Amino acid sequence: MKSRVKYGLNFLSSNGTVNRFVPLDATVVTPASVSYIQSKDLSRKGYADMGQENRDTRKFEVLIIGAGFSGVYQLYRLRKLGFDAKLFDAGNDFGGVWHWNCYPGARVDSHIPNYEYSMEEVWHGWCWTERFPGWEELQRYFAHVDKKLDLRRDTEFQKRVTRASFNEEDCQWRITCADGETVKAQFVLTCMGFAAKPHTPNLQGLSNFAGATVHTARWPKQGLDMSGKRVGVIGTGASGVQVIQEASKVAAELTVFQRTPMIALAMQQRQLHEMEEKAKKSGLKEIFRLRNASGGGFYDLETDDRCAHEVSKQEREEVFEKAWAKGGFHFWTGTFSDIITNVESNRLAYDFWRAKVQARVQDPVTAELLAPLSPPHPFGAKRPSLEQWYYEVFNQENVTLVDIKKNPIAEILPQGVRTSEDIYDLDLLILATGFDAGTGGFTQIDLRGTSGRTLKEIWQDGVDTQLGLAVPEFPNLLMLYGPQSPTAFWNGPASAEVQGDWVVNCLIHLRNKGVKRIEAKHEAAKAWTQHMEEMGAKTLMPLADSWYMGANIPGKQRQMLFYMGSAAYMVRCNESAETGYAGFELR
Ligand code: N01
Repeated sequence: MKSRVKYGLNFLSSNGTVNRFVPLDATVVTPASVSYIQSKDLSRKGYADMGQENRDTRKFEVLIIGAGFSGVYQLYRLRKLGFDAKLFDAGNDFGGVWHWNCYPGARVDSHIPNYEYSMEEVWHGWCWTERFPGWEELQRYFAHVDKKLDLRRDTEFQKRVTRASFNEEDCQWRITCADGETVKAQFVLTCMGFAAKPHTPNLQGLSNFAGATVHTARWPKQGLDMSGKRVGVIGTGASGVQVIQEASKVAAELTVFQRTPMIALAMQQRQLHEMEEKAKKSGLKEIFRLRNASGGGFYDLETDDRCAHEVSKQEREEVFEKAWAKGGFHFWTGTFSDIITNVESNRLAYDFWRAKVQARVQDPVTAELLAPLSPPHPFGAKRPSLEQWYYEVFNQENVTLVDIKKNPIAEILPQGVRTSEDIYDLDLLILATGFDAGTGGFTQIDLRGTSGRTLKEIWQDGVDTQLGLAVPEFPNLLMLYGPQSPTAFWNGPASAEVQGDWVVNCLIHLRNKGVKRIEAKHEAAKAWTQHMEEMGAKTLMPLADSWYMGANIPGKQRQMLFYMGSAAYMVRCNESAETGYAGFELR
């Protein structure tokens, strides 16, 4: 028999822990369960009062934060191994970055089949329609994964973690969400991705703008019509390039405010057909094995060991052309091995790219702004974006490119943007201004370790972690796809599985050995930071003001935030595990 309850309830498991939030007016099973819930005084009011700890405080062995690729993989693996794991996410569905980034044109820049889970139960019965899928297809993919892996029963949405502190006495984290609930967990796994905190620049007068202002990473779920509007886009990173391409098709006028030209590479998008996708299945196991063992999470990115500046012009052009034709990141990391370490070779790659772009833009002044003779930074030291018709956009009558390096934005007026030289009237202002990458997701939480200091305070002068996995003073908190791991240089699903397996094996080890607490050692974390700086200094990466260096956020400590090379990284992680988790204290 079914009963109807009039208020929101928490669905209880047989041991009395709350499993799932049941929305208002939901139908729950049997009067017995209802009276049990009522006897626990977990009505909506009671639930809201759970900010304080009481006997009904929910307790988990592992709390996973973030329902993107890493978080989903952790839930999938840990549950199978008998861990009591729960997944919280601030949004209202699976997808992580693909849940939030639903602006027109948002699509992945890692080509299929690199960008998907390797589990057979997931790829079986799934066919992609595009080589670089868009956010709609990626959201459908996550719905498919949810269905196949039955994730929802242990996942709670609209659970934005705002506070977390570690209690030495019971060796448990207290995690508080924006809805007021506090839960306990022995382990916390942060799977928040590198782009959890959008960056909105401090533009004078921004709140005075009379039209609509939107950050690409907070695009309204119901959509936002750009057709017939005077649209302005600030920012020409990956988000900017993608939204600019779409806006150019429908906006009455499009004004692009460019501070630094994007070195955008040809995507070479194409449709994938069902027959072709099905035929590929037999080879997928090997593809995923190669992908997960590779140095960046791609099974098919090959590098020529020669130096670009040492081969003949003809040989070099052949390698460049071949990579260009393959599209995607092939031209970034799939040409010569010294492109990102040698200034001369790097310049040759830039010049090849520049010639490609110049040939596509009709107005020479605009072409020079988009692809200047002198590189704005070493090629590839800032993340290249992938484009389809980006450069043709600037041949259109309805599009204006404004160089805000020369002609900076002075203020935002109610009617639009005022630069030092002009006023641009707008109906819609799009901020494609990026993220407080790597660390922002952590520092926006009041996250306190054993000293009582917040992670924000501790990281003010720079990030120190042991292998990008754990932070001293923050026991039992393990980071996936976080700072000081390869993250930005690692294809997301590959990282979710490879780094994810390391974390799962670590938790198994702790359980088997009866270890209650794991904490990164200070000296190990300092040494890792030092190693990262040394590795970074061998490349051209530090020469660009990129989010890789934390340089896109005013006041943020400049440092190499991501490790270059996931295969070398995993060797280090595995060495630590094999030597009893060197660099960590276990007790
Ligand atoms: O952000 P960005 P993004 N005034 O930081 C400009 C991933 N991603 O969201 O270069 C004026 O790259 C800034 O100018 P400058 C991907 O890894 C992937 O585009 O600092 N302009 C820059 O042009 C990517 O790398 C996809 O001079 C200001 C732009 O805003 C990462 O996310 C899609 C400004 C920010 O570019 C971030 O990309 C989208 C100011 N005050 C994102 N502040 C895929 O394709 C900033 N800018 C999978």
